[in-house]
Amino acid sequence: MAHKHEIRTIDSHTAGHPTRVIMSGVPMLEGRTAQEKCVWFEQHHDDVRKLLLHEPRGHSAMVGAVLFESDIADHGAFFMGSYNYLPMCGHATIGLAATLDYLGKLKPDAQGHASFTLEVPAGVITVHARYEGDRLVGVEFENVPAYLAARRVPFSLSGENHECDIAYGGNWYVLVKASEVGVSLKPDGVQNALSIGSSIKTDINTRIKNGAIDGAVEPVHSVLFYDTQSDAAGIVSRQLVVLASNKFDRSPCGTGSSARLAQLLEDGEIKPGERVRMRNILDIDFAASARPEPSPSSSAPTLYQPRIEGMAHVTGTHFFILGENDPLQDGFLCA
Ligand code: PYC
Repeated sequence: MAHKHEIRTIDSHTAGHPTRVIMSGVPMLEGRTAQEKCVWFEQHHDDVRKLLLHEPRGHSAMVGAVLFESDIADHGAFFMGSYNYLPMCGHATIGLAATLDYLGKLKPDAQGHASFTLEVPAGVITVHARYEGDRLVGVEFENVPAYLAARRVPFSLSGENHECDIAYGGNWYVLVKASEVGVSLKPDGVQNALSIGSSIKTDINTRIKNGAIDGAVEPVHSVLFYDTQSDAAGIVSRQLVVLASNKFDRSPCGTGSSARLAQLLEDGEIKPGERVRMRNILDIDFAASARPEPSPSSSAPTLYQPRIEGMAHVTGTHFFILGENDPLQDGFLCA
């Protein structure tokens, strides 16, 4: 039978959020950098993204990673969601490391460490895989610098006034205290978070577009709802991220956690290098910390170098096909 596409993937989940690493079926990517290759892929092969990430082969929360040989790092990758392309993705970086481990491509040293650099559209990051014996037990990445761009930005919700911060951690986030707006950070709070997150994004992005928020210039696709708790082992930031087009991150969100670290440091709630647990609605943690790094100028916001550690688990391998007469060549998304 004639097939228009045959594509192999390796799938994993990071604290519940899926990553689908494309292993074959993508032509040679044109462009020099991760950003150029990503744009070229979007212009010429967006059908592959739709095939693998949309229903019936994927779903709205599915994230894909395309691997390539980088000129400046050990590996190169770009990330894409069911609706968009992402400059950086933390949970998918951890998923990618678990996939490389599954393929036997990481070689731990005598101390149980294997590291590699990864070029992504947002920059070059370093990934550290931690082993016990021959078993992968943790993946930490040193993310691109995070910073707080706008503080105490007012917004109103159902006639009540609130404040949020806007921060960058590889992607842009509006940071909102969950208890202030009545969002529960549990699985049964997701629908409410999606609805409130959507209103906040519309409001904030309209004002960013009009130049009405000092420090914020780029559209923000995600809202991170958080509450802070502490126990004997330190601070826990419980969080739920509403992503682009109103899907949500099942993981604590690597880039969102990076943005949150910048906020915690600026507010003096944690010290440089202090480890915080970033906990998702399924009670699975990332361990996170950040230190300030030199800023390009005295007027620029303080930059923080985040380190985020989590774990991913391979869930399966796929051999996807698309038949010539399949009526849903681009798949579909309902919401
Ligand atoms: O972990 O950075 C992340 C992420 C972004 C979108 C989904 N996950």
